[in-house]
Amino acid sequence: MPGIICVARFCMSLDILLVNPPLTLAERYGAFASVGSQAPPLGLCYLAAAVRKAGHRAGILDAPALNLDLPATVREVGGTRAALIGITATTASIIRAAELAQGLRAGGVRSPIVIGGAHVSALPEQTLREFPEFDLGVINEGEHTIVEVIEANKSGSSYHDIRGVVFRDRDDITMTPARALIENLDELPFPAWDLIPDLAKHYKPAPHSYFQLPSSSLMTSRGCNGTCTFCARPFMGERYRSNSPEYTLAMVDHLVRQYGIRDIMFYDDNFLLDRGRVLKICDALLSRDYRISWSCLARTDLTPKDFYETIHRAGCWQIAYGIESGDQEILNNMKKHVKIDRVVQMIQQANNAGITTRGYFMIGCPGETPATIEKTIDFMRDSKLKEFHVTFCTPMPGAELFDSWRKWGAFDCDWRKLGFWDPVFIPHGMTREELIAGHRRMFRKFYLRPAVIARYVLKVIRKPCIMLNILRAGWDVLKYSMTGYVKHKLKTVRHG
Ligand code: B12
Repeated sequence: MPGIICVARFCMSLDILLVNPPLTLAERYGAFASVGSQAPPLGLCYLAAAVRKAGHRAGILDAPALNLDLPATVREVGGTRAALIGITATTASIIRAAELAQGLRAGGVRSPIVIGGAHVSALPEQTLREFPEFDLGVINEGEHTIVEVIEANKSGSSYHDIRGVVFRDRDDITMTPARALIENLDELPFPAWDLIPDLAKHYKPAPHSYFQLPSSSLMTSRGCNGTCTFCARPFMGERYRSNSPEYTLAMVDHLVRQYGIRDIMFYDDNFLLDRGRVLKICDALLSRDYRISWSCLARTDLTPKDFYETIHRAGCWQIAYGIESGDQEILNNMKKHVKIDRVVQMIQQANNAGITTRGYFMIGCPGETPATIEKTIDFMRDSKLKEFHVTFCTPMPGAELFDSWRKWGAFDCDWRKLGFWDPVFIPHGMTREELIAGHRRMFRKFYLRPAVIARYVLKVIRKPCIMLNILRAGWDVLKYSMTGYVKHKLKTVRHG
């Protein structure tokens, strides 16, 4: 019973309760809900750890991990009587965060409600205007800011002197000057994993994203100096900052020894950017008395051959690359600064080193046409990628495309739909139906190939424990990608 878990955990009075609002896997992953991931809320864990280090009491309620729906979450949060309630939200979850706040107010909760995360960071004043239930918003990184908010709340002083917040000030909304980014990420305490439900039991990675279980995620850097127009990048800063190899290794040790984790997904925007740092991490991993597998996200920059071989030896089994499109002009339109022919070379280098290559693509990008969709399909089939994923290009608040979409197409800006599973952005000259058909076709063309199916069969033979997950994923892909296709084929046959 989630209720019992929560009441036991929050029996002391809290200075802040940090909440991940309920959002079902179906709301997050659409047709692929059964294979969606349930990741630990690292942002909330970092915040709670910083609050604790400053001598205050923090709790975390991760509603999705505990399978709580909205009424149950309202009850749990209300029952804690925390002095402050902090809710995290991306754009896709901002409405649910507001519904949670409304439910709390309706239930008589009077504690100030603080909203943080990507959405309010991108649209601070608009968020407070649109959702009157939020009293204060924390913009961008929150570790230092939230401690000052707690202290102001305790002492009854004003929020005016706190950098990086937006708040209700009588009838107006006030935004304070921006807070400087945290220069030394090693000064942050490790995420408070002890405040969330058991890592191995309550969280599950997507079937494609782990080599062995239990698996968990880490972020060891913040900020990105890329210019991709679809990415909400400025909120973690445009300058890359990273944890030292020593700090990173200590976090890995902690996850392995304390939580029995055997596989790590590095969620850094570009884990491989600083090769010197990565090589030091690999050296240390090779000298450990345990072996873990790990995977990461990376940009498609060319890398020396022996680099891939070294990271593979140190446990790297998969790299997920943000490729987006097989058409050079589209990559240029999105300011990706990548040459498509180099991407092919890089995929081959990683494949040759024995690393599984996964490509993330988007359909409906600025400048997309039926012809560029075909080009992307040809690219992903010819490029020797081992795994593939495609979502709908979506102008997210905080991304350049959110301001420039009119130049490229039409946009149905409904917060609930901005989860990358709805074609809300339709490039000029295309239709919603064409995008959906193209999306289904891409999955079909990649996965329903004898060589790919044979690879999955081999995978299952080698590791029977993943069979159920692979079957579920396979069924979802089959169902989704064939919808409409069989009907269309029959019609074509009938009409000669
Ligand atoms: C890992 C990740 C995921 C994971 C796990 C998320 C999780 N459970 O934490 C998965 C794969 C599930 C995921 C899913 C999605 N994600 Co995502 N994700 C990320 C990624 C790469 C890292 C997030 C992270 O862990 N950061 C590390 C921690 C320390 O940072 P943080 O969570 O942002 O928290 C800090 C601050 O934001 C702030 N803060 C956050 N919450 C709160 C709350 C309070 C009260 C306070 C005071 C402060 C505060 O303080 C924290 C500490 O500094 C970011 C990109 C990035 N580089 O940040 C994208 C990112 C957050 N995701 C994004 C998107 C779009 C999505 C999806 C909608 C779609 C998709 N296809 O990925 C879904 C929806 C998820 C949802 N529930 O709403 C966008 C959000 C843009 C926007 N305007 O909303 C980002 C920014 C990517 C991008 N650059 O465009 N995501």
